Amino acid sequence: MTLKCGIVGLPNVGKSTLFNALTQTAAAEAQNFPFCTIEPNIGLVNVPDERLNKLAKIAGSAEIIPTKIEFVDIAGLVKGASKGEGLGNKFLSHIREVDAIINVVRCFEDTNITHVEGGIDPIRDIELIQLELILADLESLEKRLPNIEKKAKNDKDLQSQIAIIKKVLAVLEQERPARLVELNSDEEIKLFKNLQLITAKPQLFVCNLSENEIEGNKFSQIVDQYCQGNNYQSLKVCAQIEAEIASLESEAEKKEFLESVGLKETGLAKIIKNSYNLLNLITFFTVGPKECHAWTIKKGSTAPQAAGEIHTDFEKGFIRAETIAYDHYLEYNGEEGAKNVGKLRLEGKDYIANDGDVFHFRFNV
Ligand SMILES: Nc1nc2c(ncn2[C@@H]2O[C@H](COP(=O)(O)OP(=O)(O)O)[C@@H](O)[C@H]2O)c(=O)[nH]1
Ligand SMILES: [Mg+2]
Repeated sequence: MTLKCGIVGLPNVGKSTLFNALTQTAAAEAQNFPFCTIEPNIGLVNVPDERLNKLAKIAGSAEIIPTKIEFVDIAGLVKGASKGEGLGNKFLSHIREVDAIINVVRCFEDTNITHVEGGIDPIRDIELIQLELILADLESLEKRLPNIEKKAKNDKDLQSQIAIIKKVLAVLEQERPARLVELNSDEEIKLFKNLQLITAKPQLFVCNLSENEIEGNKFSQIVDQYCQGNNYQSLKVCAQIEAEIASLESEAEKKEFLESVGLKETGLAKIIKNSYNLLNLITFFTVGPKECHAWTIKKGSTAPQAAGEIHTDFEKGFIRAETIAYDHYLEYNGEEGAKNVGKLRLEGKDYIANDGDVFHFRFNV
């Protein structure tokens, strides 16, 4: 499962700078020009996980294979975008495909870099973007409804679909996001998911701060308050610093630079951790002499589902999972040691995977 995150925000807030830093490519241009990113830029990024190095060292793995996360730099969201302003509706098709939305909010002041709406005002910016997303959902449902109503004359099953659309429309019409729709049954939840609404997706707010205010400023405080009040998560980065870190070659240099600016971890690490939480994802490992491999699954996945992440045959023919908790793997210096003290468990098909489990799947082919 590759998690896909879409980066949105008004022009000139630092989306492409952040995207470039995150993906360490120069694919997205970062320029002081509102519509420079016309096509979405997609980047696949290794998820940093220091546990991989430790596991690989114990097992003597020849190769480390981290799990990956995909970022999409989505341009074109401006006031009136849902009505065709700026790049118009072009952003919509890209944003519909993502699992989570990362909102970059400009919290840095720089008179050389134009703000499309005038001065720095994070709440105005956030609400402007949210409204465009709400209008986009509203428009898409309003378009779909008449067709479904027409078909429903011969198909009674479609009545429940119509009911849910109307329920969502009532919320959107109040300029509130679809995620606030109250869902009362499993069927409603299912029908709601099928609508694939933008404002039902999890969102993360990223304050882009200037180099000398990475700890936060009055603008990021306002964003934090807004997020607390609306049950969203927020975090702080400095896109420019991220870009500098990304340009450094070695891990040691990166670490030294981070420390010199008073940071514990990169923005990338923060964003990924938050996105994992947001989407209820966990990591498990497969470890051997050939490779040490991290895999992403939904929290609550069973052992066979985890096995299925590697190969569908592993899931179909699942017999059992030889399981060692990450901490035990380290404490007892690998599989052999863990086995000797009874910390290698044989788990069956009902076992719910934990974050950090080291699995060895047994299966029939
Ligand atoms: N001072 C400062 N400038 C930044 C920062 N992040 C981005 N910029 C600049 O703001 C301009 C617009 O950035 P860009 O990433 O292209 O914005 P986008 O339109 O949201 O993709 C560029 O000139 C960047 O160098 C930051 O953290 N501090
Ligand atoms: Mg851009």
